[in-house]
Amino acid sequence: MALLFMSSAWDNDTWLNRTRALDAAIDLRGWPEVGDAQDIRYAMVWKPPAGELAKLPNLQVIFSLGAGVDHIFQDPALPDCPVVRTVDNNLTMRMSEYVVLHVLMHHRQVRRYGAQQGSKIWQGHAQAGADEVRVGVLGMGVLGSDAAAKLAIMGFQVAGWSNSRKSVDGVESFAGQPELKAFLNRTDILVALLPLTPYTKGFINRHLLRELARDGQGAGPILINTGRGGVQVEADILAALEAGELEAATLDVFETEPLPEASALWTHPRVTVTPHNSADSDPRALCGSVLEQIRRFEAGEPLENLVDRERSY
Ligand code: NDP
Ligand code: OXD
Repeated sequence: MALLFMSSAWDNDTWLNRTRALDAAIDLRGWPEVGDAQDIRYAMVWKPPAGELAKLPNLQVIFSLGAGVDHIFQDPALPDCPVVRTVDNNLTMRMSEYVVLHVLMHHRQVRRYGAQQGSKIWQGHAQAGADEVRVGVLGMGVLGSDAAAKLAIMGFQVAGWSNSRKSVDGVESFAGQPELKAFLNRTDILVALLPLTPYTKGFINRHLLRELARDGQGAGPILINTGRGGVQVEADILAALEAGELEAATLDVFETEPLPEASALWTHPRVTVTPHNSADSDPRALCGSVLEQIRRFEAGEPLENLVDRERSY
C-alpha cells in the first residue's frame, strides 16, 4: 500500500516530512515522483492536476486536504472512488477566528478609525451594540455552524441558511429556497460559507445583495465571503458597492485566484482583500487525520466525512 501526496500548489516537503514523522514505515510518495503507479492506494491532494489521479489504477480513496472539494471535482477524468474531505478542529477554529474578526472589524468601524488615525483625527462615531446587529450565515455546515455559534455568544442576532434545517444554540435556522428571501431580508452582515457546486455558482449576485436588510442599527449591508470565489459575481459586488446597495465587503476568495492585478477589488476603499487564507490547512493537524482514516479503512471500518458526489459537497 502506498500513499501519494499530490498538489499543484503546495510544497511537497512540508507534507511528506510531517506524514513521515507520524508514520516512519509508510510507503509515501510525492507527486510527480509516483514510482510504480500500481502501488498507490491512497492519494491526499490539494488542487491535483487534471487527469493525474486517473493514472493510478489501484486508487481506493482520495483525501481532500481542504474542507472544499471543488478542486477535485473539476477534474473531468476523476476516478470513481470515495472522496473524503477535511473536517478538523484546527481548520474550524481558524475559520471562526476569521469570521469573528471581520464581523467585528465592520461592526466596530475599524477601517474608519484607521483612516482617521492617518490624519490624526480624534472623533468618535455612533456605535450600535452587537445585540442590535443581525448576522446571517449562508451555509451552515461544519464551518458556518461554528462561526455562527461563536457570533451568537458575542451577542449578535445570528441566523443561518442551509439546505436542511439546523439546531445551533442561539442561532435562528432558515432552510431551502423558500426561506432564503426572509433570511436575507433580516440580515445586516452576510457571511458566506457555501461550497462551490453547480447549484451555488454565481449565487451571490446583484439580485441576492439587493435583498439584504437596509434598516439596520449598525453596519450594513456587509458581505463577508470566505467560502469560494465562484459563488460570487465580482462585477455585481462592485456595482452594488457603487450603487450604495452594499456598504462594504471582506473577500477571502475570488472568481480567479490569485486575484488579478487589474481587479478593482484590490483598491476599492470599502473592500478588504485577503489571499484565500482565512483557514489554511496545517499539515501538523491534518496528516494525522488522513493516516487515521487509512487505518480505519484498512480495518474495514467506515470512512468519515465522505463527500456526496450527487451534491458535490
Ligand atoms: P459543509 O459541507 O460542512 O457545509 C456546507 C453548507 O452549505 C451546508 O450547511 C449545506 O447545507 C450548505 N449548502 C450547500 N449547498 C447549498 C445550497 N445549494 N443551498 C443551500 N445550502 C447549501 O462545508 P464546510 O462548512 O466544512 O465548508 C464550507 C466551505 O468553506 C468549503 O466548501 C470551502 O469551499 C470553504 N472553505 C474556505 C476556506 C478558506 O480558506 N477560504 C477554508 C476552508 C473551507 P446542508 O447542511 O443542509 O447540507
Ligand atoms: C479549503 C480551503 O477548502 O482552504 O479548506 O479553501
